[in-house]
Amino acid sequence: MILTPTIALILTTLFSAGRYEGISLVHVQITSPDQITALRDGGATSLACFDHEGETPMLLDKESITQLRKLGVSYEIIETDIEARLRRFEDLREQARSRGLGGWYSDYKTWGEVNTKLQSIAAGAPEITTTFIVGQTHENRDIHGIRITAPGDTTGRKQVLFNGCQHAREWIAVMVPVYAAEKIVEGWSTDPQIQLYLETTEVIIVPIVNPDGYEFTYATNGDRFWRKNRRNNSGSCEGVDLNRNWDYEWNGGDSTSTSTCSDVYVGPGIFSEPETQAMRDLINTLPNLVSHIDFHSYSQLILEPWASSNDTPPRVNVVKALSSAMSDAILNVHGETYVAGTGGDLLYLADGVFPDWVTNGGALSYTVELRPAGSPGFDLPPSEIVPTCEESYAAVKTMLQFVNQPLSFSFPSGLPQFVGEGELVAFPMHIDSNFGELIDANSATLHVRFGNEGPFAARQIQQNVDESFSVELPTSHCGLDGGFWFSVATESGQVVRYPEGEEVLQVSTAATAYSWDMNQNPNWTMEGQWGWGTPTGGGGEYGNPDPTSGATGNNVLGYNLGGDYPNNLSQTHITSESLDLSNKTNTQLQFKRYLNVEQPIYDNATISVRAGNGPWVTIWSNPTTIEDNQWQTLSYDISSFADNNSNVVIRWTMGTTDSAWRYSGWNIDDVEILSSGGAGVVGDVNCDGVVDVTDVLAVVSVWGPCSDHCEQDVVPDGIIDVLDLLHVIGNW
Ligand code: 0X9
Ligand code: ZN
Repeated sequence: MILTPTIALILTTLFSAGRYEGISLVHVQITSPDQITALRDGGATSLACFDHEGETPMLLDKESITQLRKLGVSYEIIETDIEARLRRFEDLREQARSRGLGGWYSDYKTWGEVNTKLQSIAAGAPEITTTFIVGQTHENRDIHGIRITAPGDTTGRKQVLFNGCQHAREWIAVMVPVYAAEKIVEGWSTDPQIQLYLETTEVIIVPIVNPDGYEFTYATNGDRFWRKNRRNNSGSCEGVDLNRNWDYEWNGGDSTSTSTCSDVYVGPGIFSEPETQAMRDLINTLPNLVSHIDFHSYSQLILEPWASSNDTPPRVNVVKALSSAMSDAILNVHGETYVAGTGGDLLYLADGVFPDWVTNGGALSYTVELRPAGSPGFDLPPSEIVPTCEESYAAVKTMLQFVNQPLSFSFPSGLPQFVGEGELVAFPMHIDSNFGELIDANSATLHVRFGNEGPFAARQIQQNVDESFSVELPTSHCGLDGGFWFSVATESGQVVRYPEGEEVLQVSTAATAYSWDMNQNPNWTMEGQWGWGTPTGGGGEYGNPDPTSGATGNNVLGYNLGGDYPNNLSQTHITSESLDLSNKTNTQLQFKRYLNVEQPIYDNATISVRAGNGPWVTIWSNPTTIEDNQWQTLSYDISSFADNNSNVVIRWTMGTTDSAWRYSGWNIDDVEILSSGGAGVVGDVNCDGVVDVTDVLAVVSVWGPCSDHCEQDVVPDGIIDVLDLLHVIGNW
């Protein structure tokens, strides 16, 4: 369905007088890209961070809503009075100011206030700061910046750029770079890490790239939800989307428009805007720019390049190592999740954006979408300014750390949660050179121990022909949990450790509480077309057909082993037997999945757990359309419901489904319930609960090299020797 030009005409007249009087927040169900384009070209304000199909929050007047109804577009009115919402937000700001918690960061600040703040930050530490003017805007405002680096000769230092507020309404994206500037300057006298980074790195911060637009969001006759700059387009609509004006795939058609009324108007030409020109010219004076963050809001995402395509960016492993390190750092501060990935993976593509231009110039460049994850949106309550700044500063610091580190580690299939008793856990690792330094591949080492004390055994890690490394975590025994870390050296001899500092990665000893390989029918309760047997490769009206066998063996549990699930299906379950998980901790559900299902506004696939007589708790539901074309192993942490419970039941559900588009649905194999094996005793080779002479004898009896399955190898370095003996005796 395509919106006709009529709707565009009506929307053009929006928001003239009493801007948000009579305007509602409406969740519109967008089913084609043309619809959102038509709405945007008509001047409608989308409150989504992203153009995408599915539910999109938009600000619409009554006439436009009527028009939507006539066109058969589904929508839901969420809030009818946006003026009232904005008044409530202003009340929150006033309260926050009067409480004053967080000092300068207790409330959002205007362009003028931000400039004054930058000056005072600089004045507090003149030996390491310079403020400067990046350029001027259409309305002749100055774009202000600050440079921070240790005194002395700065030539050859790495340069890192942070900026905020290409988009006017994204107020939090102004506070975050100011906070970063203040913290880095403060760190020069209090934080040894920052002192180190500033010796090698010049940090450049521009909090407000779009001062005209930003001031317009504060102005009495302005617009709180203004996004673009304030170019006079000589017509009814002002502004260019600065984040569509850059010279990389400019006007390429992904989230772009040539209509001046659109919120994603690309401008009359590449770099047509003084603001993007100023930033471009600044960057052209930074010969050693190594990395960059363009702060936006909202959605809590770390978007990697490219924005404009699904192509793999240069140094993809390095790009991903840094984004996942930043995401971890953020999570550690207040427990907030910022998902790392590409725009294409996470939602949609966008052309002519700032980070793509920087990436094309050779630096590592990211869009960070700040809080909130969803609601309320751009009007993030002032009480969240400080926590958002704190977590973002962790990302900033991670970036500074990263650019000062020659190598990075990444784990394409993740890190293991469990080590089996008597088995090696193998997983791949990549070590990449961040800035071209060579790696001494022979120095790659795994350091591992079981139990919480004693030495780590060093084990060399094998490099494969494709230059990845194969890590093998040795077996544990007697239920001891393990810890491990990695080290590797550059050819020039600098040793890099993963994870940072003293941190140690943890693994529990897996005990398999239950497992079903599905070669036999587990005889669970099956409704509708749930069945056990060999899938036939049928179905696939949409998505992929079913597989033709299990992940292991022939048989699986599946919804309609012969083809697709039907339309208009109600929730239909397969329910496991009751599981006794008394005395089990750290319980995980693991299984192999081959699933095809349409996105959840239409069709649903879920997994839920019930403990005792409690409610069913959904632990997973399809977040998007899923089109598996191979088996994959998935693990879900069910410890918070299942641990220590004697009656736990798990079920997989197919449905509900809507009236069109059938997919092949669930196929499930190799279901396992894993839990921690429990506390063992270090040095207790024979697992009898005490360290005594029998353990010493056990070690002495198999003296010599032993590469795997050796419970006598107490310090698991692959050789049974005096180290092991000493460790046993030491734990007598
Ligand atoms: O659309 C944008 O410009 C950014 N989102 S926002 O809501 N803050 O406007 C995202 C730019 C990067 N986009 C992708 N990587 N797709
Ligand atoms: Zn933005």
